[in-house]
Amino acid sequence: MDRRIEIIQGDITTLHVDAIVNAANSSLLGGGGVDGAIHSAAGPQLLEECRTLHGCETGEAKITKGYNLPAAYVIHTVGPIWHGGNNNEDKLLARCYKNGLHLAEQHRVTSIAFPSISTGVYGFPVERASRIALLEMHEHLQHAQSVQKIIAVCFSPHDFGIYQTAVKEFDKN
Ligand code: AR6
Repeated sequence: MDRRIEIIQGDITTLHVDAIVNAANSSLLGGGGVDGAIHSAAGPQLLEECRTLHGCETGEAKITKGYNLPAAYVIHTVGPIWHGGNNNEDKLLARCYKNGLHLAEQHRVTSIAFPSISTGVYGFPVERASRIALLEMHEHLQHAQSVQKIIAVCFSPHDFGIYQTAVKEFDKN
């Protein structure tokens, strides 16, 4: 695994990185989980800017400022809702990471943190999601221009363990 990828356990809203990624819904008008935490930490101006974006398709990403967050930017992406795994979920989840990292490059972001997209309310199994996330992060770093650090933020110790196992598996192959 590329050494520029770091797995941590914690709250993404506290991180001093250039950009944090939000696991949003297609309205981009807020919600629960990490989305709710990011909006409450960023303050009401984040919602105001989100209103001007007119939503976001699954797998796509849009960027805003970070307002009261330590991060300069929030990259909002919409993960797939898990419907059993045969409905393009893997590819759509991979697109969230690809498009988020592409937007980060366009804004000269050097450090970026991702939550475990789709694995909360949207029900994507975290083992499977962690492999997709790490692969996309690793692949991006092979041709990255400005991104030098990618942090995978696990909210629970349980998810942190799963991500660490995925890293070990990755290193074996
Ligand atoms: N920092 C890091 N990770 C967090 C935080 C936090 N502060 N809070 C939660 N997580 P979810 P989804 C983890 O449900 O599955 C929202 O309502 C959480 O433990 O936030 O993509 C949106 O508006 C889990 O591991 O996102 C959408 O409607 C991960 O973040 C819907 O949920 C993602 O869980 C999106 O569902």
